[in-house]
Amino acid sequence: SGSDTGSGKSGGGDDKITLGFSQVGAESGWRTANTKSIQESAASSGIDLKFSDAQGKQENQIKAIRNFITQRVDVIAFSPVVESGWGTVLKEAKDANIPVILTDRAIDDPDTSLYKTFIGSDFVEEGKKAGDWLVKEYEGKSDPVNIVELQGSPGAAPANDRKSGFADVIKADTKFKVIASQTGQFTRTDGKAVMETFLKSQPDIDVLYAHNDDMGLGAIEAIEAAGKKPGTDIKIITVDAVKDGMTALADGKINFIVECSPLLGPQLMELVKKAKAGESIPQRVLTKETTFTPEQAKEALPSRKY
Ligand code: GYE
Repeated sequence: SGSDTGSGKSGGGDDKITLGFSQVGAESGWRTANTKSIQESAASSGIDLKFSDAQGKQENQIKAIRNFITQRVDVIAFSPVVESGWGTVLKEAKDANIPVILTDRAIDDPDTSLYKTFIGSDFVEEGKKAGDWLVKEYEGKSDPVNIVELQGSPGAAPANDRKSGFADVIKADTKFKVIASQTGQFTRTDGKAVMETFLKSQPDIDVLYAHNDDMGLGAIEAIEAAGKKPGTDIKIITVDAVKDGMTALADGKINFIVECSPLLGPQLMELVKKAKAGESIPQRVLTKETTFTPEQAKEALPSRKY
């Protein structure tokens, strides 16, 4: 053990790179597209992918990472379910000399030597873009704007950051009031259920800010069931821009979507090859993203891949 001859690995002794990847789960359309992107680009790059689904649980991810270490994969990549609590297991990977790549989501550990790089979006920036749209939309008006917020899964980087980026922008004007904010777990089911309770307890909701499309789509069902018109009676901002979200945007049921790209596979495989070869790679690889209005959604939809 500890040798780098590749003995004991699958692939018949050739020098195929083995990548262990621990995914969050299958909570959203974004996640499904992300998994597909990773699986397809591993296959087309000739990388042997060991894929593990954590079903939303950090303990499952820690187990998967330990398995990857035992199997002596060449590189470990994972999308952390939550931000905190990774120090111990990542130290184990480091001691085993297996490079780690954070994919999609960051961790809050100040020791950046625990991973080679972090590839993904800037979620604070996404929250700010959502807030910027709202500020523009209500420019020149002074009446209070009552906002309800559906947060992503508790402790996840995109939930924490999309909340804080948005809050940072809207705090400049006291007319914006977040009157209720709760997790919808990034899922349609919870987005719908929590929106139902918001609608019952809050008689006057002007805006819904949902941390992803799926929760927004669930909320739309709740709003329609309550006899209100999504996009008109209640303005809706979401993040992701998956096909179902873009369709609702084009239909006027969502008013604005901040894009977050799940197509990280090709760039990830490039980083995996470099990490395996011991080449230097940047500490942070940012994804390029835009925003969409209903008109822009109509234009983009026909060529949208996910
Ligand atoms: O926005 C959400 C998914 O980590 C960026 O996770 C990702 C988020 C994405 O469940 O839909």
